[in-house]
Amino acid sequence: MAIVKRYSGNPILTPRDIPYEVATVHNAAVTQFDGEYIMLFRSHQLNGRSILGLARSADALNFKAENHPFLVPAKKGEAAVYEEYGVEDPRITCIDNVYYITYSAYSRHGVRIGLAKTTDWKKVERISFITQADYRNVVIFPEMFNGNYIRLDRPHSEISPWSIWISYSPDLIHWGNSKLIMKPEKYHWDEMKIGPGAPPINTKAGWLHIYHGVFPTMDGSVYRLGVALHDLSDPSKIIGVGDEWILQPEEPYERTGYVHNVVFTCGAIKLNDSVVRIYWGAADSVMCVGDANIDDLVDLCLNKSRHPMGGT
Ligand code: BMA
Repeated sequence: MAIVKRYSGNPILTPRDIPYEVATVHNAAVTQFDGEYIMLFRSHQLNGRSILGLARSADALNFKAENHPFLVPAKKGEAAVYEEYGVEDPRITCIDNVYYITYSAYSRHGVRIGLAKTTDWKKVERISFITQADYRNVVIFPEMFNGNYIRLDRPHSEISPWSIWISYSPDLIHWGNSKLIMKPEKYHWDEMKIGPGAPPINTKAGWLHIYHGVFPTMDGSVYRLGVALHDLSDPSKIIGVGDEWILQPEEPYERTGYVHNVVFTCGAIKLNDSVVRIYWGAADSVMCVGDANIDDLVDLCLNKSRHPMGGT
């Protein structure tokens, strides 16, 4: 039995649904605002560089894109320097009614993470860049812990496989006390690299973190999703990591597209105490959605687990 049940109407958003010209619609963050669902999606433009667009939905399944992009590379100031090659893969975290957006900012200087905020999903304000190069996949927890914000991040690494770290901040801008908490496992579906996916979801058993893992093959890399469970009061403690993936490219729109064999998440929503709705970009081309039972994900982390640091 598939642990993530795909929605029968997949894909739910494609380039044809976007009122301006784009080549792809993928890797979207999703949140709830004012009685509706907001999807902030990445699109390649026809020059191969990415922008972020916004779509709205009443039911978390049928999304309608706005007429204009939401966040495009800045034209002036410091942001223009670091967003020259595009903005990608957003994540959204809501804390005290402020929606914080982390996104990858690409430029000739590498990739770093930008932090922006909005309170109305009409205006967006850049706050700061919160990493140097080369970082991707920064997800912020939706609450504070003893006066600190906490994020999971993924620095670039060539010495050891790309891994997941945790960092702390009193103000969302200055981050430190970084610590490695989770590594790929050798000869395993995530052996090449792992990265934070959706901002963690609060459950009775712990914080559920849906992440991506990559396996190299003769036919290129395969991107899949997995799940880890973090301690509720100290997320640096990982209670368990599911040994098996929870989603892999299987449907035609996941297996072929702009980049083949990719499922990649930037957002999930807790629909109620028992169901989490996961959104994923398929083949870097279209957006898809599916539901999983929280108990099944927790059970995988607790009862079919592998060591968080690999090497079992
Ligand atoms: C990663 C990122 C993602 C992308 C994935 C598959 O390195 O660039 O944005 O979805 O590759 O192409």
